[in-house]
Amino acid sequence: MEFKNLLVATVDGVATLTINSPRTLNALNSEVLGELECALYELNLDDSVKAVVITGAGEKAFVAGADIKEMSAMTAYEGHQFGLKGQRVMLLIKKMTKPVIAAVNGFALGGGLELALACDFIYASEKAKVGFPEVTLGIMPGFGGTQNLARLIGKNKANELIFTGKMIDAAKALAWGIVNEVFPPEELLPKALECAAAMARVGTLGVAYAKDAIVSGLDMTREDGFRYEASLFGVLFATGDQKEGMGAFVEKRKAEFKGR
Ligand code: CO8
Repeated sequence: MEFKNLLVATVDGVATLTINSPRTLNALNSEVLGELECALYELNLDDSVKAVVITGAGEKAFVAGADIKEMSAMTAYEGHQFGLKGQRVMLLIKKMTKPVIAAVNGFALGGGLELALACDFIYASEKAKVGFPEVTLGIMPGFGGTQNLARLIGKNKANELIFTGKMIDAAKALAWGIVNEVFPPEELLPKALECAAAMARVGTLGVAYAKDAIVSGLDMTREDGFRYEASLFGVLFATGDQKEGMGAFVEKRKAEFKGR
């Protein structure tokens, strides 16, 4: 499928999804959010895609936020609908059965940081700057940022970032645990693709079920999470991937996973 604001390319099981409106620093308007929902839905259904990297076009930004010009004229009803539309994209990423890396190449602000936080983890360029400037606009994060950031780095650091609206650089984002690793700008995408390829090579069902256990478990008590993990673990023993992975180890050969 062709998109106006996105580039999607798949090589060896790894899809790169680039938000491609660099003139507005890849800001998320209703059209971009609609396209993101379609593209992610398709990538999730495509068995040839084993892992996804999301990044932004241009040198300056991953995504500089939701589109302020579009939001400035919204009614309360439209604001609510816009928030729900963005949240659908973020929840879709969490429910995808494949791992999704955010490669944050520049500004990731507001809805842009929310998009990155919805991904399974974040790699960042040394030039990255992240923050939640919403309060400086008289609003608050609305695409899941209050929930995802507080769960990721704890309430106090999340409070500081969200209540001040300040931006922090890549080094601080690394120290605070928002991003997993920081790279020189030219190395960011190759490193993200290399990591995605490593995840694409292993048993995709194992990755999919582990993602489900982690994402779902974060909203459960520890005991329920343990119980859910055990159920998924058991189900894997009914799959070809488990037979192949363990069989290959015993027979001292390379496993050929089929994802079923
Ligand atoms: N929305 C719309 N346009 C934007 C945005 C944005 N978020 N960010 C940048 N742009 C546009 C600029 O308007 C400018 O366009 P033009 O040339 O037509 O004026 C172009 O991109 C380039 O931007 P700048 O000239 O400003 O570039 P600078 O390098 O000077 O500054 C900054 C870069 C610091 C990133 C600056 O552009 C900026 O502060 N942008 C806004 C950042 C921001 O506040 N983001 C949060 C938005 S609110 C949000 O994301 C809410 C999410 C939840 C919504 C839930 C709804 C219910």
